[in-house]
Amino acid sequence: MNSLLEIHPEVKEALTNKKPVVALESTIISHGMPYPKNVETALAVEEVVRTNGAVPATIAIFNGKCYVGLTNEQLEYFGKAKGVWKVSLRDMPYVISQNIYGATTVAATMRIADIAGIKIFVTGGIGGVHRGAETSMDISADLTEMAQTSVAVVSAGVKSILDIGLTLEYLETKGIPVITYGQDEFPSFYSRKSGFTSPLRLDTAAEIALLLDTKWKLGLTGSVLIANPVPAEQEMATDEMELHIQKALNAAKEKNISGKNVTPFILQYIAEHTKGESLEANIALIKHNAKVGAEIAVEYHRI
Ligand code: PSU
Ligand code: MN
Repeated sequence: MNSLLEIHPEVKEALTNKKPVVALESTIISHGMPYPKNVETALAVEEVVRTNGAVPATIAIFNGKCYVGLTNEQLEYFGKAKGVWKVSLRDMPYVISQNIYGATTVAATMRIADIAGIKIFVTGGIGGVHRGAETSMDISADLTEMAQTSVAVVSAGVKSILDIGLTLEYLETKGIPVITYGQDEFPSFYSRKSGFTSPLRLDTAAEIALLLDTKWKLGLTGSVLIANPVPAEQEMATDEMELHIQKALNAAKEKNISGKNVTPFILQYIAEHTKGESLEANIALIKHNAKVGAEIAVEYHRI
């Protein structure tokens, strides 16, 4: 076992006895939602995973180790504390060797899940190719990580703060299958629509699990993106959302926000300016992803 891993006993027991485990990220808790909704949501998401037959493993970094599975107190800390580091791949060696509290992004969570032997990971939205990336070169390390690490990612698609078309092109270049669950159109986080047809569609968790097993048996390393559309009742109007996104992007430009701060800034701006409606959608879609992710994990372990 890797000496930099600290696996929670419940998760360890599940992994040892080949029971389904679902990895969860912590940046969404520390940087993606306000307190206390972030902690309530993180706990609720863990509960949804359990109810659907898998063991949740929320991943974060502290005490110089990668924790796989957090206690409720640890989870609360990440939701409440100020100044928690947003940790993507390039930050991991620094944050671990310096004993800093770090919340892991999709990329870092995937890597740690892989080291621990977890194959399914649930989140809200992944990072991608940003609008204007042709000049900013802002492309999330989530995508390069998905190209190489064999952990499936369940998300609600790609947020339209990103360039969805370019993100889909990048995923194609890197050989990452993109499956939308139950519909033809690729979803865009707050909306079930995006204007892009999904590269692939599957309608059951069992078929998705079989695809994962087939990919990895072929020696095709890397992730599969499973896009799970937000429940229709919580969907938000795309044109209204576009206005908020434009304003958020302009504000980021005016304030010279760059690098790792771009995504958290835009997310927070939108949450503040949509008066909580976007937050409710965010919470609903994550819980829905947790259900689907747990179902896929259960089916995968059946194979
Ligand atoms: N998108 C969301 N919510 C999030 C994130 C993205 O809708 O919380 C977080 C995730 O942790 C993701 C990270 O991995 O932001 C991507 O950051 P960047 O764009 O800096 O790679
Ligand atoms: Mn970036």
